[in-house]
Amino acid sequence: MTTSPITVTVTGAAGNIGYALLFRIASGGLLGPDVPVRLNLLEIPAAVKAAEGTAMELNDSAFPLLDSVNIYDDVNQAFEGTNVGLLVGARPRTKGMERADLLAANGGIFGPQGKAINDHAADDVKVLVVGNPANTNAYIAAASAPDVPADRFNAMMRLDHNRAMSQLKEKTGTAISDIKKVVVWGNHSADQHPDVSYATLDGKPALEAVDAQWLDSYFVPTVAKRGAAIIEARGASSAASAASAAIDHVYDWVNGTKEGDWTTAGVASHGEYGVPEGLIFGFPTTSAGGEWQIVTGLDVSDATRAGIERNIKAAQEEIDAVKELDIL
Ligand code: NAX
Repeated sequence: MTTSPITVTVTGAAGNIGYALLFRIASGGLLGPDVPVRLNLLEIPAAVKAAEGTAMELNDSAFPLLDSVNIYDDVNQAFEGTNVGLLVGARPRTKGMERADLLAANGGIFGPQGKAINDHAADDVKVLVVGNPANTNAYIAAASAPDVPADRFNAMMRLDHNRAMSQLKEKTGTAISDIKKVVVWGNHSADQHPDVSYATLDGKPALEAVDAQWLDSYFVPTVAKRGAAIIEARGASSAASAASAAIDHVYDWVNGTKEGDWTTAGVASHGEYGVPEGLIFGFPTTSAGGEWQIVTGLDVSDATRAGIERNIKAAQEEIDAVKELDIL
């Protein structure tokens, strides 16, 4: 076991995803079975008591890897020395809320959090934004942290990726471990473009096993609208699967992706596939040495091109709206 604990800050710690996430972090799922963690929980004052209850349960679980749990309602204290930041807490869209109001409310959360990360986090900080609209919130946080490389701010696309894997498994009976090179281009929104053009099932092209009709009329809408289907069935939004995806994302970022495969991560574009530089966008990515690499040089079909363009437009519209609100 390494001796000094890694500081992991989780915002929105008393929420639904937080409750599913914290126990997996504390048991070693996020960083590995030998890495002790110090958990910093950030909540709004009204939810601090609930976070204290969760902290009691974390301590009562007697996880050998859990060094300590600290609860804050001050953003600067919560990010002091942070190595991994999981930005989960966000302002949900309530009935009748305009997009501009939603963006303004979240800008008021992710701007200050980005600044606090800039000023207080460890030099090697890695940040995953889960709170929606995740891609734009990650962009706001990155823009508010000029001293932190933009590549350290990611948006979570892994749940969409995992949902795509699950649909392929259900359709073809292929084991998850034998499904490779799925990608979900773009944003964590209904605009996203799930793509199996490069995917293999048991080493064979996925496009030989599934037809275009199933892909267009079932697979793509099912993956893109899965969040709504979960709410319809459960009466609450995805929580444990979102937490699991956050664990997968950070684990792969820190420990590397598997040889011969890639995953989907929302990472800052450097212009790949025509995506404007700086947009935080779902790409096929591999990780090694704690850094993501976007997989380049793929042949992109017309449908994929159209999907990428649709997502660029949606992302830029949101960022333009944020700029108009003087958040950036
Ligand atoms: P909850 O409403 O259960 O929890 C959110 C928590 O955040 C609350 O405890 C609240 O007090 C806290 N919070 C609000 N503002 C805060 C601030 N400024 N600082 C610290 N904490 C703050 O939501 P939950 O179900 O946990 O979902 C959290 C976010 O994840 C939502 O924005 C949701 O839309 C988003 N999701 C993103 C997904 C993705 O794939 N990227 C999938 C799942 C989920 O929908």
